Amino acid sequence: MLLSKKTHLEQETSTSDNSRPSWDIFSTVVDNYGDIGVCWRLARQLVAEHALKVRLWTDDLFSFQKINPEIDPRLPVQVSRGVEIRQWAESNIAVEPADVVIEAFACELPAAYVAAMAKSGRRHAWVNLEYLSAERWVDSHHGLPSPHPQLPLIKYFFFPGFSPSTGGLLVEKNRLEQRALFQADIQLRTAFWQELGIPVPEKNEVRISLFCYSNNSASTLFAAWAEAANPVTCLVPEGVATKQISAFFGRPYSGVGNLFKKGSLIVRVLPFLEQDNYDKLLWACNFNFVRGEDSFVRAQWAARPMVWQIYPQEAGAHWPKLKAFLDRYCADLPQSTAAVLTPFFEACNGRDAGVPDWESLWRHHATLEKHAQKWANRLIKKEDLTTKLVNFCNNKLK
Ligand code: TRH
Repeated sequence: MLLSKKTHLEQETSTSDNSRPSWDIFSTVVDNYGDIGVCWRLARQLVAEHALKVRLWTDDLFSFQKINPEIDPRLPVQVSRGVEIRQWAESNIAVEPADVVIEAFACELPAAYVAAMAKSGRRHAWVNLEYLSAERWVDSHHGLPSPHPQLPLIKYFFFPGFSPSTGGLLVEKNRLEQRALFQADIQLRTAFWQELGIPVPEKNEVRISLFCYSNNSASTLFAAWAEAANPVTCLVPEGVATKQISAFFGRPYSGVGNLFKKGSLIVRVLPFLEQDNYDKLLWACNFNFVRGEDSFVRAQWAARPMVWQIYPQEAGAHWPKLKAFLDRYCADLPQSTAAVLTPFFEACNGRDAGVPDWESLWRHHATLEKHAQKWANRLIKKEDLTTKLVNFCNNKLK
């Protein structure tokens, strides 16, 4: 097994173009899947659209495997989708540093690797890829340098964001066209549901994906959906809202394949999907509840109404970030819709013991749907994060 993967690795990496800069992306899994999720999308796009040679280092291949089933967590080195995947371990790190070095989310590079960069005698573009924020201060912080206190190296801060003076958002070429095709084609959607082993939606059914942190608002939502006039199917990835599901339906939760019914509501527990299939799930649902960073961005590209649960931070540091996004997202919404959407977002984030009012929100569904499409079409006009990052790093290598 190990041998065959190595042969595959040698074949894939030997075809890369040596005149282009090489890239190392370092990612630690703090908790959850967002850090590796973002890095995996970035790495794939660098290879597929920019023909770059990319190594992706991660300290948690098990989490990675959840969103990319090709990963074998026992292998220190393997290749997936043209990206060389390396387990971030002491024994594995003695390599020639790449030309471009991405330290994702301030994960802190191994000291030996940094020393090797300083000694290499070559120029390196060293970038800290930051978390996404819609806040205004990001505009003036994007691209700032941070010279190393001892070594002749400079690290730069690269901030994803919503305005043109930031690093932009991750999105693959033609992604929106693929999405539009999928959403317009009943056969593609039917095949997708069949692949997941889920019946196609009934007439008038509302299909909702729910990816959230542990949260009491889920129980309120289940109660509202159980009482809804239309059938509601809620698709929940395994391990999410488990307590709320078993408490609301009054029976134990055992995982993937579980099906719970009450009134108009059916909850189905799905396995974690491969990342591109998760995107399709967002495209296929009428409404998406998302969280963190990467699913939040993907829900925007899905152009469907969505609610975001932000990653909670100490001392409420996440509230200004939530507000900053809502200010942008609601700017072009009719006042009456914004006045319902804002408290709904806040309640789903557990603010001030608020309760999400689904019935009121659903009355604005048509407006929210149009808005989601406009929002995605407006965002896509800006340059994508990967292209901006490639240009930024190429400039630093000159
Ligand atoms: O998992 P998250 O809560 O990740 C969070 C955030 O990134 C947060 O900012 C960070 O500080 C914290 O991790 C450590 O939510 P997020 O960002 O949406 O990442 C989930 C990833 O998992 C995303 O890439 C989509 C992917 N995914 C699948 O591929 N298949 C699935 O079935 C699901 C539910 C998710």
